[in-house]
Amino acid sequence: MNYPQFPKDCKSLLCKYLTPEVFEALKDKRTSNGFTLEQAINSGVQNIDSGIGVYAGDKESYTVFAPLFDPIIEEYHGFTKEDSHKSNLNPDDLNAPNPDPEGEFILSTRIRVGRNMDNMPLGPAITKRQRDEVEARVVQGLKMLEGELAGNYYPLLGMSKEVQESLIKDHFLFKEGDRFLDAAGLNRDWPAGRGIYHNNDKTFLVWVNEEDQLRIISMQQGGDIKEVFTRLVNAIKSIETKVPFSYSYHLGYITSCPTNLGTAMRASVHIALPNLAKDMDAFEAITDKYHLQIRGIHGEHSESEGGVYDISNRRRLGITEVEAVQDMYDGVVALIEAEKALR
Ligand code: ADP
Ligand code: DAR
Repeated sequence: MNYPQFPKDCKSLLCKYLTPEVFEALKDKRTSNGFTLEQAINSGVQNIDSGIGVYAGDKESYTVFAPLFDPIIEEYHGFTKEDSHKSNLNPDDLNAPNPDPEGEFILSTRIRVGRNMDNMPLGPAITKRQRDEVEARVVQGLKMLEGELAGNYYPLLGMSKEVQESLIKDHFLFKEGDRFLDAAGLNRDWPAGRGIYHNNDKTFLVWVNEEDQLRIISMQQGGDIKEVFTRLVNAIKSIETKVPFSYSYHLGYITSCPTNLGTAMRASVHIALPNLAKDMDAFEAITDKYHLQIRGIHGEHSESEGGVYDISNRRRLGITEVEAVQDMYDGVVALIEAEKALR
């Protein structure tokens, strides 16, 4: 493998931190799953518009390729190799009365965590047999859930295009893997081993074998963020008694993309801010202040529609789950105040 020739305008953290020295030190290394540097960086090499550009093939990647992952993690999360992650999944510690009880602004709330099975490679390095085993193990655990979490699993293999497209349009199902995931090796054998579990109300869902092996999701209409978080915590605690999660004291919950490490949590609202949308400088001043990320309403790499935005916490590692949701909540309160002032 030769040192990749990045274009001058490449802005990814991969371009910034894969120096010739780091490349020489890592180019012949591989993890016990045979995962190589070339595989770890392929997404950022093929997609020079990446923000990050690297994916881990297993938990070991974060150690074997630490000279590349550590500075990327430090810059993205403000988290050094001496830091250790702390978790807090207690909804009582969240100060979040519904910020929009009249339903004037918030259309819906969704909080998700990524999880991967312990002692299994991550998506970029997993074999088809292993991925099918993950699907079987996870689904076996999900089918034991009771009460509000009881539901059914729907494999993507054999799902009609109409059902699939309807679930995606209604924001329940993941899109077919994008070019970033494709170049990371996360779409191999698609759609085998992938699927979605959900309860009847579609307020509790689990994606199986998309970017991570589990995406555990709680969502509902309106702005009762605390109720959504409480349902998610109950689900996480129920599932982890059946499926062992990959975790480290340093990095928290292990995920394929380093941006999701730690809590692996993204807490979001779909919120109508038509007036703020006319003044993106003011809008982004608030989202920067509260460590928020702005996405379009069909997920990552999509656009807003009709002044509705997906607003979520940007920080995931080095803060607890309660702090991640509090980040989003406090920012949403500030955005609503600013929107009201512009009326
Ligand atoms: P992730 O949150 O898993 O990183 P995306 O950002 O791609 O993934 O979003 C996945 C899906 O979840 C998309 O269809 C998106 O529209 C939907 N979604 C995200 N946040 C909300 C929300 N607050 N309300 C309704 N749907 C949401
Ligand atoms: N394409 C990757 C995405 C990074 C964060 N989003 C994830 N993991 N879905 C990039 O480097 O831009």
